[in-house]
Amino acid sequence: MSSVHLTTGSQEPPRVEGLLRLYSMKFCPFAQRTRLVLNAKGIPHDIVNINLIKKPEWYFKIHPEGKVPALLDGSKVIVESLDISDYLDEKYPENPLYPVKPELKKRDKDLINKIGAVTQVFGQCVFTDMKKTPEEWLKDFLVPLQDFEDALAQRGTPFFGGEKPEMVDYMLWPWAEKTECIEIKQGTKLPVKDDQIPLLRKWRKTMRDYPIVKEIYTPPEVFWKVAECKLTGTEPKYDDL
Ligand SMILES: N[C@@H](CCC(=O)N[C@@H](CS)C(=O)NCC(=O)O)C(=O)O
Repeated sequence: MSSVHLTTGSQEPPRVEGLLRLYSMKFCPFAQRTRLVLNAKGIPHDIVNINLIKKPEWYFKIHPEGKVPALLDGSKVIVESLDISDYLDEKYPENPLYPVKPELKKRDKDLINKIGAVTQVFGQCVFTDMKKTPEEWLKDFLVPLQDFEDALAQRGTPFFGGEKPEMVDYMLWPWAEKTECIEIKQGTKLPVKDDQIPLLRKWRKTMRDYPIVKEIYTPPEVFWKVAECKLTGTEPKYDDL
């Protein structure tokens, strides 16, 4: 994957006919979702990284708001990480990432729709200076995470997808990968007790060692450098991290 993040004044790299193109940013959790799906399904693609602080002028023709991820498939552009992931799963039926039974697919999609509540607390805790005690933050996280703990308990498998990760796993993972950033930001671990979200914590360790996940793993201390830039309003050194 190209690690250079293209910036204002750049030219878009030539497109390769017939090859999907993902516009991404190395540290964007939403783009990470789509990279996980592309890799899990073994779909050939190229990646063009975008500097989100100094966006290239040409990128606004692809995504009017200049956000990542965006997928280019021929002349078609798909935006939004969940829509891109579903599009890929439907267009490339090999290695399906949803259960075949419609009611089980719906159950997984409903669970995926609950991830937003987790990312919201994560964003407040890591990307803002909102003041709360570690106990209060923990309480805030445990509310939305309970649905995921319950789902793992109900399924009785190491992954939401069963014996291997599927869509729910890949859509949730980017934030689980960054859990240690909470401790770095707050200066202390959240006081999680042994009997709190035990299945989810075990899931996180198992995911961390899964090859597809390992392949594009970003250590939390590296992600933290990007988060710090967001807090201070400075430009991350995207290409050197
Ligand atoms: N809901 C979108 C969120 C995408 C998003 O917020 N991406 C961030 C980077 S992590 C972005 O492009 N930020 C630049 C901007 O907002 O201008 C998705 O799921 O794809």
